[in-house]
Amino acid sequence: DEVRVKTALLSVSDKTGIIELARALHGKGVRLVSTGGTHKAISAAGLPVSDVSELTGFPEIMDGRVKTLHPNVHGGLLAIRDDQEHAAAMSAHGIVAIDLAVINLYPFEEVRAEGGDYPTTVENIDIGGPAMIRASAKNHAYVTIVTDPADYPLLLEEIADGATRYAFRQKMAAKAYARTAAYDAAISNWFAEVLDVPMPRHRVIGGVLREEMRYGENPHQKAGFYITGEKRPGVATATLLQGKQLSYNNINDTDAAYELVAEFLPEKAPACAIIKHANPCGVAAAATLAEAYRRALACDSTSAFGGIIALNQELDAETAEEIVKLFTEVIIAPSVSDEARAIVARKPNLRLLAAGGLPDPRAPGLSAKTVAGGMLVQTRDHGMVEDLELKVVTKRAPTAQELEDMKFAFKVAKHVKSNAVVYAKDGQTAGIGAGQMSRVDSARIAAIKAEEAAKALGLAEPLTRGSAVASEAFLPFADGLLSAIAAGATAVIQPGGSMRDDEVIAAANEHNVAMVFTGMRHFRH
Ligand code: 93A
Repeated sequence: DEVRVKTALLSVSDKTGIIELARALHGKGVRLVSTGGTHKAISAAGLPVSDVSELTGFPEIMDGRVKTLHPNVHGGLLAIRDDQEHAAAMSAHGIVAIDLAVINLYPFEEVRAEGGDYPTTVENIDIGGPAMIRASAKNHAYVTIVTDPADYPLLLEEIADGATRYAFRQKMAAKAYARTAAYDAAISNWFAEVLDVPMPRHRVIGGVLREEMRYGENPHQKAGFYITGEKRPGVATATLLQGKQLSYNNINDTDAAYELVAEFLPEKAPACAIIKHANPCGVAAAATLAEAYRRALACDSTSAFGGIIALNQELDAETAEEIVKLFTEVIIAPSVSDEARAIVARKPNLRLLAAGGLPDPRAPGLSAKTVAGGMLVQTRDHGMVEDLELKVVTKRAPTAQELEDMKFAFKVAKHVKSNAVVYAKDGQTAGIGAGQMSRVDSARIAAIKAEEAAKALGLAEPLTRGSAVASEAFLPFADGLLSAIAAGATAVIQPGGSMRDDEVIAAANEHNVAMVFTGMRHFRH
């Protein structure tokens, strides 16, 4: 299964490490053939290399659109070396066997991510490169294909004796097809975006492995973190300033935390969200970031232990001092001041992430999850309460403060697993009920949480007294409302649209409660 490498074709857009590789191959007596730019780079380094046009007897034409798309190249890559007929065709047409192909593609993904204009993006669709990669990979019985500069050391190790072995070629072929598949996925997703076809006939979600985690949601599950290239500030693109590698659950929770806190515009007020098991256990907006943190923590300081903290503005020293008092897993913020960084450094295990910015909650995007034999894909829930026409359905209209609290509660409820019931007062959550099969239970749990918080804080009464309550989906019966009223809520925000809306409205009127309908629900499972 050993194949001696006599001729190598090098054609790379990313020229990282190519000279060193070319030099090492040349040292092994390998004949080098290259395309325009790669040829220029290698010969500038003083290495002998022939141009692919010498192989084809045909010049590069059409601005390089046609340079390697020629039978002499593809014949050299695809020929079955020990097939008589193939060998005869090779000698009849002067085709030289190519044993090694080192190819990486036009940077389509980068150009797309950087928001290149339409013609530039199209021009960066590589045709010849993927064709050669796929041809080489198909013929891995004889040909070695390398598509990633990170694999050059591996290649050099393999061909130390001047040959490659089958197992290596097979492994590299598998990588090669994953590369071209991801490349075409990026192209097709770009078209879907440009043409505004969110659900195309074929959907490939491509990504590059950023890191393999030690395990998944549980220690017996394997896991990897794949970067899709979407330029959305968040856990995938953030810089880890300190702390251990993030676990699978850390990444999931950090994402939930940051997406939630980003709903609170930093120019309006500093805000903080604390997440446990992908659900918020406290959210607050206040005059200062430290105050927002203290208030978010006050909602459920027991659950916040070992939680994930997300901030909508730069982490400052005062807030950092508060945060390090408690055991926290992760902090994510758009940026971190030098002082704050020094304070967090006292807890070396605490993971600190600087995201560089906040994601736009209104930006389009997709979310996906797998089911047995399939995949569910949907557009991101980018509905925002500020954009909705709120309809007052009760005799009493909400006060200005109630309205603020309602919107705050509804915003948080969007990020709570259904059934979600959220009480809020004065820009902070008073109680959160998450993930119950019955909405009444969620309302009760939220009220119990609020009572516990009041006890912990030494308050005379829970913050739910005089609060606004949000339900992320309609209240199907009056019972959920009554339970919220019992907890002290005076204002209710919910989508509306139940068959029994009249009953629910009547119950609200009976207790002089103000209620608004949003007309939009925010299920989250
Ligand atoms: O424009 S292409 O689709 N047509 C081709 O025939 C072709 N052959 C190689 N692009 C083609 N390539 C790509 O050119 C390679 O995949 C590589 O990314 C790049 C290397 O070009 P250069 O050596 O001129 O920098």
